Amino acid sequence: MHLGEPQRNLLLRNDSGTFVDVIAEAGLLDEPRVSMSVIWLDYDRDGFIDLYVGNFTFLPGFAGHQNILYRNQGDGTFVDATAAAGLDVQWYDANSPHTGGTFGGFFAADLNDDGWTDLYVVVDSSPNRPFYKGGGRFRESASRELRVAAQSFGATVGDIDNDADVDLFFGSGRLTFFENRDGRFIERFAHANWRPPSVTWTVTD
Ligand SMILES: [Ca+2]
Ligand SMILES: [Ca+2]
Ligand SMILES: [Ca+2]
Repeated sequence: MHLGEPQRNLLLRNDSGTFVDVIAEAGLLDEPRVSMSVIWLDYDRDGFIDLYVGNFTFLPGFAGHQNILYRNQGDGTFVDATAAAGLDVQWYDANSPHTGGTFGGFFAADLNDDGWTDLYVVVDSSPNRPFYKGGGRFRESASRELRVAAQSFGATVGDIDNDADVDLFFGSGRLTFFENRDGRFIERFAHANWRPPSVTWTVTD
């Protein structure tokens, strides 16, 4: 797998059937990045959809860039709200050679059913990071139950067991399903009758 060089991202506005790149006028960063994941979420509940971008940093000799949370200002422009929202964090363990942002998936969902959208970030080679939103800022979960260290990549959320709460699913060195049981997350592969395949990968020059 070759992950390529940094490239410009695009924000394509639909102008009556024609898509126009408006990334610069929208206030989004118009510089090359290796952005591997992106989601839309209204993290501040103001009715305007916001944007979270993951920026990959593992390429040899590449200094790395942080993930960015953009707040939608409601007039077609966005502003970097990463620090203001409490997401200017070090994603990797202190002994990790990596710095900067993440390249795996993430998702936004109300994990603790308090009405605020939360954020779950998978971090390859270091534990995944669940953040809960309340008021103005995200705060990292004090619980370690979702801080899985498993070379994670893609992640998604849904009511997998059909009991009206959100469950978690992500791919890593093994596929992992977490059942939401009254606000606690329990790993439930056997319960779901799934058999995780063996997955390995490497990054080379
Ligand atoms: Ca918003
Ligand atoms: Ca929440
Ligand atoms: Ca459920």
